[in-house]
Amino acid sequence: MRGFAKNVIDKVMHLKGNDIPVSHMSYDGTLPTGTTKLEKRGVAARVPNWINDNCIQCNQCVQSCPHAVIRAKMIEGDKISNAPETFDFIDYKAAKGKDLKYKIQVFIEDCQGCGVCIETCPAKNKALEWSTLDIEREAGENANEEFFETLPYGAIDGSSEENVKGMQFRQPLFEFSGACAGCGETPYVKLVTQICGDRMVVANATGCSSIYGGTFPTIPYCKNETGRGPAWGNSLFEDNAEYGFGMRLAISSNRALLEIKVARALELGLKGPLADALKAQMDMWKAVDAAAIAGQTKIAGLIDAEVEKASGELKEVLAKIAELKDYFVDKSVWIIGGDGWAYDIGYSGVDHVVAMGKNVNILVLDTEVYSNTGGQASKATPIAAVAKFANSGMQLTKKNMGFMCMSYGYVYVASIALGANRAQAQKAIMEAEAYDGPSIIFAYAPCINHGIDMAKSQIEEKRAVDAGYWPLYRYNPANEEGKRFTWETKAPTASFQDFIRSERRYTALTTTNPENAEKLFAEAEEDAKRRMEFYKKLGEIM
Ligand SMILES: Cc1ncc(C[n+]2csc(CCOP(=O)(O)OP(=O)(O)O)c2C)c(N)n1
Ligand code: SF4
Ligand code: SF4
Ligand code: SF4
Repeated sequence: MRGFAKNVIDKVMHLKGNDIPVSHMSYDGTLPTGTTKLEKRGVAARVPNWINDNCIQCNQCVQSCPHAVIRAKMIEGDKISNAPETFDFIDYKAAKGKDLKYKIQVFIEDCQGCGVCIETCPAKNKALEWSTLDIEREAGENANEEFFETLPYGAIDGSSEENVKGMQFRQPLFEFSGACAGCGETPYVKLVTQICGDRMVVANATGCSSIYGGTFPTIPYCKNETGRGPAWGNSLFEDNAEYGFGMRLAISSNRALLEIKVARALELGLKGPLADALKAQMDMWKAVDAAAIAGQTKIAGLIDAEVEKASGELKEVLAKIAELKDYFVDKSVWIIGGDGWAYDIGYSGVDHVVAMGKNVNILVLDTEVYSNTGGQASKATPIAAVAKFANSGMQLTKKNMGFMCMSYGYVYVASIALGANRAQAQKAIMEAEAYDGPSIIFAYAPCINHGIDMAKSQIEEKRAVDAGYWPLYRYNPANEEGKRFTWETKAPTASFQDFIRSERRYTALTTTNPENAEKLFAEAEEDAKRRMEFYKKLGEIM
């Protein structure tokens, strides 16, 4: 990675890309991950400052930061003695008699100054306030960050990491992307990496998520201290679901072969620590937890020496096991893209892949337009929204894609909005991941194309749900009949019209199509109501 950073990243960043010799370029197109952290762009004039006295230790700022810039750690009391003097912290509230501290750290040089964390902070007296990059540099935040990075992630007190707060003690394996400040898409991607990033493989459709996900030469997907992290690839817009499906088939086929080879090695009389480790691993063939990963790591540490020692057929069999040693623990295949991809150009692929019944997870980042190319209308654009190619407002209804996927009966389907219900969104992602079949999640993602204050992107998600604009539900085929569908949308508590009339993509209609604006606004509300009813009733009979 160092060589690549020096020979390629540094040159490209200083606009000297033409000087890079071919011999320094990747020969197969692969690049090291975890390189956005080298950029330290220092682009935000304003950065947040943590007011620790006001903090209620909820970790919501951490979950909502689109850029993984603000992080929380639980710290063992005796580690604090090595901290710089400027390192502020508080006692961990739920320490239960243990000597634990709590810290919110802002990585100031990576901050985009979007303000999402400040807007999201639910403390009665906000525990985050604006400061400036200069003041925070002076205050020693860079040294604080360096120390913070030496401390372990995770709920080190052994408490659950499966609730909203606990999950945010985990390391994000997607950080410092170049998405627009305040982007509504990236918090979802980041959350997925916290849930299963250490065994995640991503097929990314072209769109914003591929641009902030892997613009040469730096990559925001990164690794944990054991070197595990997402492997990521981008294919064409029109075949991304199929691309991910191919990954699924390849992984499953490698695992099937590995199972056969392990059985044969044992049949051939393999004995000793490797045989014991292989037997133990086969007993947890479907497990994906820390114990399964530890078992896989143990085998990896033993296998090469055994290949060396063996002869005849056993040598060949063990060599194959060595080649497939990363496949003892199944990988979590994520197929990610925007609504333009999923609802439109890649739709037939998405439909085909969910229908195939294999274990893949699809994340649709629904900005209701083709965002990356400047906001063209897609089949996810609702009535009355003004978008490119729908200058006089969208005249037709938003495609009910969740309904289409749910109708198969064996597809996990969820509709989520992080800022509206953080626990529901996290639960849906965890359930989709755990479901041994196809899953698809529709995630509401505010975007600069909506014409809103992006500091409030998470709040806008709540407004959308409160106004009956965006539904929350989960359909889990793994549950027993009668309990598969969970409708999590409360009756609207806010005005639909107030909501749409606060976003420029809707208000623009009064300029672009003044004669029909009111009619379309009314139709938009009717259509949203109809869509809600439709989902609720279908879910109930499924
Ligand atoms: C077949 C094809 N058509 C058009 C494009 C150009 N293109 C690249 S990204 C993009 C927009 C993607 O929109 P969406 O899938 O909604 O993702 P978002 O950018 O909103 O995250 C388009 C049209 C392309 N790459 N391939
Ligand atoms: S201002 Fe934006 S980028 Fe900076 S820490 Fe807050 S949410 Fe993250
Ligand atoms: S959102 Fe506010 S109260 Fe919650 S952890 Fe962050 S700073 Fe503290
Ligand atoms: S255009 Fe929209 S979806 Fe794309 S990075 Fe910007 S805010 Fe995010």
